[in-house]
Amino acid sequence: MDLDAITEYSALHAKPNGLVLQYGTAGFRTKAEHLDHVMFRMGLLAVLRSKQTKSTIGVMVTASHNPEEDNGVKLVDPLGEMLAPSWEEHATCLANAEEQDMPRVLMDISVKAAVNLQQDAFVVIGRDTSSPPPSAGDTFQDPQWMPETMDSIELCIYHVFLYTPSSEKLSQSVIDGVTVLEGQFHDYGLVTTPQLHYMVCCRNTSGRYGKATIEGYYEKLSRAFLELTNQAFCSGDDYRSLKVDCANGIGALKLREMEHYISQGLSVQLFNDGTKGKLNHLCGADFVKSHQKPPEGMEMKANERCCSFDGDADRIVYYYLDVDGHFHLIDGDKIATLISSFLKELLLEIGESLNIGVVQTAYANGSSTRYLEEVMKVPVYCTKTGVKHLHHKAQEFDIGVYFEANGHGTVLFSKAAETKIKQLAKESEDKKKEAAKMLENVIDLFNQAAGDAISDMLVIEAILTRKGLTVQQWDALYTDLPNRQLKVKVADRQVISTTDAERQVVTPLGLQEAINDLVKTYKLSRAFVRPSGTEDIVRVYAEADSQENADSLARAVSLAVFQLAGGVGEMPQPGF
Ligand code: 16G
Ligand code: MG
Repeated sequence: MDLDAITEYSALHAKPNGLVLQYGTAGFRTKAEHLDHVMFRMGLLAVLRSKQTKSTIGVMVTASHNPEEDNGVKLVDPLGEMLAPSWEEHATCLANAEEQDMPRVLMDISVKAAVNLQQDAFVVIGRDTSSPPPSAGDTFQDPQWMPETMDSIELCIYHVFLYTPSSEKLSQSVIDGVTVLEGQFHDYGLVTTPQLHYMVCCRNTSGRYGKATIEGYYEKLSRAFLELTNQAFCSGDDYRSLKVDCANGIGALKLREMEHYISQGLSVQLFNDGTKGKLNHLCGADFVKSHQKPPEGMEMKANERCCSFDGDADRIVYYYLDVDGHFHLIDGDKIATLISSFLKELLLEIGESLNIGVVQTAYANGSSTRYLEEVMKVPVYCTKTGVKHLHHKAQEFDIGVYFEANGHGTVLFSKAAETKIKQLAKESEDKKKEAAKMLENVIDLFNQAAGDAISDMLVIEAILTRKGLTVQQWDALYTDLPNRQLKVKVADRQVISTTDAERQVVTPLGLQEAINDLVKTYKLSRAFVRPSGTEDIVRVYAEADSQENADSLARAVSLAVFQLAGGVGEMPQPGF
């Protein structure tokens, strides 16, 4: 390790004094202007991780569903999964080391993790564009010579010569980190987060998972999708078109690229494609799920099937307006239900006793859990919030279906299940063969490296087409219990600790008892609180038999949090 070179380069990506960041649920995320040193250092760390695992490691520069001034970075482990927890700690230490201590901290990590520094390293990098180009009429403070507003010619000049999205500069800082430690790299440029996970997985399985190119990704998914939908019984126009809100993010660009690969089976109409609006602003999966209303900028007619991606296209939710103009959200829970019922039917046809499990978090609507367990007879498990926890649990099954209510999710197939299915697709006959072949295509269509809005969308579309289900029929599988989510500001959210997959509070003492007492006063009710992993707040969730009751329970629990966990600012009011 050339410590002098590292010190010298690091000074070009100097850490602002005193800035402390945490590798959270999904990497580092904060204002883009505070991230340069973090990017450089994650380039360094990715090289160490690559040497240690003797594998390609991914670095994704993304703000996910955050506002466009933000950006972020996360590392992708060898099989396309999230970074191992022990390395999350290394990442936090390295990002927070003051400038003069950084080389020593880097050395410490390599010793602690027993990294062989002589080993080669390879890192792949991706980014999604975080700040869209300015539009005519925008005002500018930054470049001093810039006129206050620009006409379109000036705007073009600005685009060509000056405009660099924050993610491009930030990924250059990652590359600086990789090269100073003499790692090799490949820069995929603009990709969705799940596409980068896919690339990492392909590269570390010698292409068995797929070709590690963007075309390879489109070809693999579209082939499986078209085979699944080809002989579909229902092929009316209703099944062939879908409106997609792309959150003004990378999903629009990638779906446009993919459009012609899938056009025989599905025509997509894109909204919030980044030509005007701001990233994740009043649109996208996060907005639609948390506000339970349609995104701005989408024209919806009654009973039309619509969906929203988040900014980096790793989440998806569906929805529609009924004839009375009422909005119906179909979230991750209902997506998991549709997918598991389809998979269960296929398993029945192939007659194999492969086990299937559904993994949810405490946010899963009580009706979905009840439906899965009692009607579909599928075992359901609950983990802490955050994809890595669900992913980990889902690996325990032959077929592990995992979805967060917010639309993050995918399905994992064990090696044994995959081999069995492939064998049946070759050897068996008639209906059994057909079902096995279908399962083979389902395996290819899911991005098993990470939840992926594009891949999930194609799976859902294929299932709806095959089963001849309308969006209303899908929605009618069960009725969500009314629910409410609130946020409470406290002085230190870490005073709240939880157990039982975040469904029970351990500290502060007395809070869980208070929640229990409140829950008892409502019917079909449930409530829990947890410190957010991405914002400086405590989240409150409540559900009950009516919206009014869910609202009032959520308020009462918020008040208990405020009083027992050191609330700051305005006190939540009881009632709604
Ligand atoms: C991150 C997680 C998501 C989780 C959310 C919770 C990944 C890729 N993303 O976005 O799974 O639902 O955080 O946020 O793991 P919260 O802790 O602020 O509620
Ligand atoms: Mg995301």
